[in-house]
Amino acid sequence: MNSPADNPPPADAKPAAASPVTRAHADFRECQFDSLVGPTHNYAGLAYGNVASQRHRAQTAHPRLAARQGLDKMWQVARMGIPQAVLPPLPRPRLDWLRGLGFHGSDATVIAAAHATAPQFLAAAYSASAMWAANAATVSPSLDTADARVHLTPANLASSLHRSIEADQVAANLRSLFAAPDFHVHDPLPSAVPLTDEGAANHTRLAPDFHSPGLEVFVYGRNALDASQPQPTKFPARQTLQASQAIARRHGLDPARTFFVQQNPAAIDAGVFHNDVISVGHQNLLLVHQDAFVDQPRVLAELQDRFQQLYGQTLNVLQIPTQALSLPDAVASYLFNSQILTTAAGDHVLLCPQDCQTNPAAQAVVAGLLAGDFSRGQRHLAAAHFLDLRQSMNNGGGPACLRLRVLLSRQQRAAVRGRVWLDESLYHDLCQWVERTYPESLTPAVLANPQLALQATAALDELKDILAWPA
Ligand code: SUG
Repeated sequence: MNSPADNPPPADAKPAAASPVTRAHADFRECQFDSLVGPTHNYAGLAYGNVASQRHRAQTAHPRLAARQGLDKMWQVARMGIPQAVLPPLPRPRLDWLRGLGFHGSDATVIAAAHATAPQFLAAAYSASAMWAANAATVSPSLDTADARVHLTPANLASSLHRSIEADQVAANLRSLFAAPDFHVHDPLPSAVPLTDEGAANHTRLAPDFHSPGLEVFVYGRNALDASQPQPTKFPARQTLQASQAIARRHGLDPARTFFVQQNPAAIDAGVFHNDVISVGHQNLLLVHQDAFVDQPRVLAELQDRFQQLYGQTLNVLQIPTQALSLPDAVASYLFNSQILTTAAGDHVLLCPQDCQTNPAAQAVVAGLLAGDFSRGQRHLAAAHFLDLRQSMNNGGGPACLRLRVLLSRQQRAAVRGRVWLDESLYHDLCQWVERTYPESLTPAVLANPQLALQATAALDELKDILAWPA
């Protein structure tokens, strides 16, 4: 494990134990890190418990369009004055992994043999599922951690085969970007059934502003060491309490500011495979469905009390009742997977999937949120913007799934390596790259064609130059 002594800060860095006053002047901003959708984006129906992935199985995907939809979201965020960065797709197909499973010979032979005898493994090796950056890692900003570094734990994603093969590559990428002494990128948790971890999709941070230490709220699906606790009966609970606790320990979080909350098993069985499908927190706002958590009235009261004690301010809980939005409508519309962002002008805005316009119940809830209907007439959201993310949504990934939030000071932002901050020129270069190198359409049957592997590898080789990827 790194320690400040092993890895001294740069000469111009502030001391690790900066006083609250020094920290307050460090210009912390919430940065959005979105993964680019990879060139092998397809619908293989790999995610059990994710109803969209099941429903769109074997349909034709459009990788070029998918990548453009993701890029257009990033550019919209960047144009709001919010720091927006890009993470690269992971190299796919993962032939080294297939070789580890006993397939051998040339690349074409490995692909042909996997296609003939284990097509699900071939589909897993090709999956572009790393596009959902909310599952890349859990992040605790330096304001919250004992050693005043930013801590990142890449998710082991051990609940599903196709996602478990992201962890080591994501860890390597995060180590390349966050190599400075300001950061501590941990190993993923061990890949064991009691320690399954899905990253920031099950983690929310609440604070009155970007400069205060926050409350870190970990939402888990099951207690892996106590079978008497409630559990879903139909679909898997992907995050364990033990994984969340281990992350809080290794990040050096203050127990008085750390909460462990259990997801409602009925919500998981209705298709809420991650907590970010049913709640989203941002600064002093918590938008949450009535059926999100076990013992929800107690949980919300505790969060509100602690927030009031620590900050002398109200935590604004926008709780959406089941009669306004049923669980199936929450899952169909992905309303709670909207991003809440603070604009440069200081307003809170909602970035929603277009499905919130087409689903009548969700549309009414968004209108109600803007009117202050769920907060006794107080308006906490200034505007809602609707995005076409259909390609990602078909696999169960909305706006918030596509981004990892990383709260960084000015100095920490400057320490991120590579050309990853999205500006007009990078947006332009990435759009051209996608146009030039991505397949227009893809069905799972095409995964058997070794040409696709060559095309995907060539695309990622070019990207390294565009992003000035740190070796
Ligand atoms: O893990 N879908 C992803 C969607 C993840 C969404 N992320 C958040 N909620 N943060 C999943 O279920 C589908 C892949 C396929 O079916 O081919 C998939 O993995």
